[in-house]
Amino acid sequence: MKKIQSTCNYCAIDCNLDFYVEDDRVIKVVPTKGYPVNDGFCCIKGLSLDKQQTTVKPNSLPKIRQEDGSFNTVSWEEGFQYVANKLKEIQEKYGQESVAGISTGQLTLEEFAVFGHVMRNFLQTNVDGNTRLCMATAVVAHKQSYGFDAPGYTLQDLELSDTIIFIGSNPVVAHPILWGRARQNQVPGHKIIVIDPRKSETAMNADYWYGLRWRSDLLLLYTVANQLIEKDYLDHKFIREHTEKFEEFREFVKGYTLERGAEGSGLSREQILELVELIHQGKRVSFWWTMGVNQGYEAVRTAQAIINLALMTGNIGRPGTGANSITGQCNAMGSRVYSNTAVFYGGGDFTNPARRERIAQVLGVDEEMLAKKPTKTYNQIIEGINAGEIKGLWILCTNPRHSWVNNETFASAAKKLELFVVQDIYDSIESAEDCTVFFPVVPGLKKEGTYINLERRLSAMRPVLSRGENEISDYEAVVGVGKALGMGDALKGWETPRDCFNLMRECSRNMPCDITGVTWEALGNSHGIQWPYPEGRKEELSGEQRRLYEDGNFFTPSKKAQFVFEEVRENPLPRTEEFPYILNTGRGSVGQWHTQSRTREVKFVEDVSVKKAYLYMNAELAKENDIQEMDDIQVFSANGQNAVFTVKLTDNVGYEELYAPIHYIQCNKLTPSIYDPYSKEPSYKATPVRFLKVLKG
Ligand SMILES: Nc1nc2c(c(=O)[nH]1)N[C@H]1C(S)=C(S)[C@@H](COP(=O)(O)OP(=O)(O)OC[C@H]3O[C@@H](n4cnc5c(=O)[nH]c(N)nc54)[C@H](O)[C@@H]3O)O[C@H]1N2
Ligand SMILES: Nc1nc2c(c(=O)[nH]1)N[C@H]1C(S)=C(S)[C@@H](COP(=O)(O)OP(=O)(O)OC[C@H]3O[C@@H](n4cnc5c(=O)[nH]c(N)nc54)[C@H](O)[C@@H]3O)O[C@H]1N2
Ligand code: SF4
Ligand SMILES: [Mo]
Repeated sequence: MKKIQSTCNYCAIDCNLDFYVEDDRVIKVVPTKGYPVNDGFCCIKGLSLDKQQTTVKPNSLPKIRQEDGSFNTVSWEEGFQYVANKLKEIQEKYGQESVAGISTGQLTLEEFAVFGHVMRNFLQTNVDGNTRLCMATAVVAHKQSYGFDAPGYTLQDLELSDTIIFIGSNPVVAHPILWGRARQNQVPGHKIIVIDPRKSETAMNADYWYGLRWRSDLLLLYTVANQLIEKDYLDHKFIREHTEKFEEFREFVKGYTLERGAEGSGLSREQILELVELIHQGKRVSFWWTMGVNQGYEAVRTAQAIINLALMTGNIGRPGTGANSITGQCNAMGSRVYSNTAVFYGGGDFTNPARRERIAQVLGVDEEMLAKKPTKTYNQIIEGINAGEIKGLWILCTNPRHSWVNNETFASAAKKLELFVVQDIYDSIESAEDCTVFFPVVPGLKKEGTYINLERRLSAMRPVLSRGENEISDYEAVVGVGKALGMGDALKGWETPRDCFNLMRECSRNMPCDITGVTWEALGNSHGIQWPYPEGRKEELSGEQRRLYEDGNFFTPSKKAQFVFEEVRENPLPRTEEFPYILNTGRGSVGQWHTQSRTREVKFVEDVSVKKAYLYMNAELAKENDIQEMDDIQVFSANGQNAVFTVKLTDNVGYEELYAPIHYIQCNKLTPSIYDPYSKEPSYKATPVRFLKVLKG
């Protein structure tokens, strides 16, 4: 029996797992003991990675749609040539930016890097990722506040903190290993605090729950900041030495009185004051935020309001502290710096002459070939298709027909495309329904590459099973199209994922995320390596838990962190008499992953999962509307759409709120096309709706 250590490719924890293999079959999966992230534990999704049919599906060839609507199976070479010809033909006919791609945070670093090379560099067009739906807000917040997209924490901070505050974050369901780490905290008297309008599974297990009104976080956080200032609960030394614009911030938050905060957030003054005291009393306060913050119409400023609290109280860069953004997908962190979409490989702007020169040199191409500007954003790509400006789309490892906000806009876009390539491990996903080309690729258990987890830790994916006839990886599919496009020498040095990794290492040299000291070989069977890890500093960086900002230096030109703030905005889509309730959305259960393409195949998850779209309703609201558990309701959204959901009753969502898990396509039929102005991340979590009971029979 062989033992192969690899990385779980679901969530951003990146647990390492030991796969025991005999005769090319996985006999057992054991979470890697001693691995600093998950040390011998993992969740049901990681444990069932081997239970997907796709892992043993042989003979996978591409399919091309014929005029009569049926599919023709072709060889890979024909598939590559067909896509390459179509991409060129469309560009010639409609212009360079008439083709686009949508990438992901769930592939290996090398896979989206090569996709970025083919699409963004060679074809000079746009590729955004599903990370736009997820982490874009944190990215912009970090860049503006810290000078680089660099979350500074290490997971051990959960064990060292005496005051852990989760904001819009439900790790009991979404990041169980992270929650486990918080539970391992041995600091006497430590407290766990949750800020979430819903009494989430995490809130139920916390010491304090602040059930604020939806989308009132920014108001609450400014109110808390103002109270901390009024009471002089500040770290003056840290503010003076390591931050800028505090005086302006002090003036600004004066308008956020306790009264105003209480009225807008729905919390009592006592509750707000209690929260202020908790922050003040903590010696090591850590703030952790996820999608309840990132997915909103003033999300970047909300994330920065959390950062501001950490800065003004000196809770950053020390063990057990930080304003810590929790990432979602297994390689969201990799896509942020290595996908060539919003920034160059290794970070830096596309217009920065020094970066252009360096990247061109590493890749051995002319500077002219490099992408010249950040990509068009996801919403611009979908809008561009619907406006008839974009005619070709290639998506990989994401299922936007289901997950995109206001998803009927994706359905209409898909029908307008002349070329729609879907590259996935399943041809049954909703997004493949209207595709013109389907590229079937192998899943994670059959490929190799590099992942970066939420605490900046690189880890290795290594092939656990061998490939069947015609089975190819995402990397090979992208290179195949690149060759068919005639990229020639521009693909020199990109032959294998290992080659690509070496290019990316070089691109990162002297950047904050420098990984020049990491080698492909050293990553295998390792404890992972956190960035930065520059060449020649092995001794100094030997620690297995490293955090950034310990010296109080940030990545801005002045090395000081910035207080960034702005008045709270009017909700662009407020409740009305017609739409008096708010639809909140998020993860449903530990076993279910997003659009369920993968977890649906895990029998013991599927057996206990609800098959139809459902939502949670407050029991009192249900009673008033004569609705019982498992009744169906038709929900009408302010976006003009409606859908049917089965009702589950609960006291954990407020009277005016409904909560729908995202694992059903109906959920995003109802979400509106509203985005944060800076990050363009969709506002997924607060849609005004009304409902009617569906009469039986
Ligand atoms: N089992 C499972 N785990 C997953 C995933 C999965 O699909 N399934 N997906 C992964 C991914 S990609 C991601 S991004 C993460 C997401 O991880 P989380 O962000 O933790 O999960 P969500 O359920 O989307 O949202 C978290 C909470 O935000 C709350 N919220 C809604 N509106 C507001 C508000 O106005 N203010 C505040 N403070 N809170 C609000 C919701 O009630 C919810 O409890 O999970 C990852 N882990
Ligand atoms: N209403 C609402 N909507 C949301 C959210 C929310 O909180 N509320 N959350 C948003 C967030 S945070 C996220 S991250 C998105 C996620 O949205 P998506 O990325 O669309 O969801 P997934 O189901 O993870 O899609 C991944 C796809 O990749 C395929 N796949 C798996 N492995 C491989 C592989 O190795 N290669 C290839 N090519 N394909 C593979 C899977 O079969 C699946 O089709 O959803 C967003 N949508
Ligand atoms: S889904 Fe996340 S927590 Fe679960 S095993 Fe995979 S990496 Fe670990
Ligand atoms: Mo996500």
